Amino acid sequence: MKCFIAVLAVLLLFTACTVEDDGSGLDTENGNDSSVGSNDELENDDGSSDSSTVNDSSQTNDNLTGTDDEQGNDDSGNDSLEGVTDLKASYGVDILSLSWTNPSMQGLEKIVVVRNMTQYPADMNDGDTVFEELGEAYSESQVLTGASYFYGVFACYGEKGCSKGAYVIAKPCFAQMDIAFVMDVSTTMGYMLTALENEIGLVWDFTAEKFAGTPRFGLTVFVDDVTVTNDGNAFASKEAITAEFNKWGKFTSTNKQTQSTEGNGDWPENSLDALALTAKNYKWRTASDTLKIIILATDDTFYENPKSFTSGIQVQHTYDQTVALLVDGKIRVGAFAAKKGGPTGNADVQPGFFTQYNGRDSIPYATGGEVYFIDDVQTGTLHIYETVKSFIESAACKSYDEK
Ligand SMILES: [Ca+2]
Repeated sequence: MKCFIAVLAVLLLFTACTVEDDGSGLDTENGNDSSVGSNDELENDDGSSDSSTVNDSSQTNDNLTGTDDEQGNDDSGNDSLEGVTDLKASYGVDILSLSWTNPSMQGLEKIVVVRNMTQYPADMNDGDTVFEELGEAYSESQVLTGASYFYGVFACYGEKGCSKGAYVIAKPCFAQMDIAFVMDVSTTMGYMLTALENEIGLVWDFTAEKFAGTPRFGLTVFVDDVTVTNDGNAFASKEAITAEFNKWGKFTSTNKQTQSTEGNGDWPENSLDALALTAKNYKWRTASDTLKIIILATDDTFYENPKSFTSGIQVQHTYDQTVALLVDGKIRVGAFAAKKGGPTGNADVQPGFFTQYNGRDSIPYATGGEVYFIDDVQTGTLHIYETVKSFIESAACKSYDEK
């Protein structure tokens, strides 16, 4: 029985969020807005960074984090002074911007923005004053993806004092995700393809719920050769990607290459080119806005350039080139991999996945990913949906540099 490797690549799309405050200051009347922290879903199909705007003074990417934020009381402002309107926060991984419209009331001298990292500012002194001038925008870089930024914006009129605050929260997380499954479709991988066919719909539904826009799932298959399916495009629907897994699940019994009838006579499969070509040729969206994930599945080891398989197919990329492509693309790799393999079933096939490869970090480690024991999928103790879901959730609010 030949051993073939399949890799799933999951591309996560990054997220950016926009939240909006009605700016009227009315929310501060009793301090607490019952709609704050509600689980409004982000809805945006255009993939832009301003993926969601909701008329809720504090709503942001709560559907990813599940946090429930209460708006602070503000008894300090002057009811008779007009505050700012249309307060919005938009953010990607490394940027956070506020914008608002200044009141037309005469005597406006400056706008004060107060930031608090744990709660809405109770008043103008409850936090750091990060902006104090006559303007209608504020931004900061070096934001911490996953942290909560609470802002209060006050319009000040000199001796008359300042208005009640308008409030907004921003939690930099990825609002969109691109995921590519990179699957070894050699003969021993049939159970994995079947498991994916059965569970990919759950992953799709989870993604549709948690991220903006239509889920973007891609598929690369490999044996000794590599095929980036659908010309590197995401599949249009849950049904389409499910059917593709069904097709390649049946293919595993052929012991053939993905693009020819050439047999597969050796155990290593071409994980490196599959990862590299997916990094290059899958139609990823911009890394600054998109959580990018590959889910790889293989049950044996790989060769690197310039080595060739017994089929005569030569590997195109070295290990280092492959990792560099992934890291440069800010792609995280979650790998289902084996520990023992080869013709006797006793060869150590962990290097590059569970352990270092020739002194270099494993692919999951180097890319801020995760590694899972593929045998646990076969025995039923590890479920793909829960595993991938957990990986996505853990990565959604981290910048790539955090790994
Ligand atoms: Ca092979």
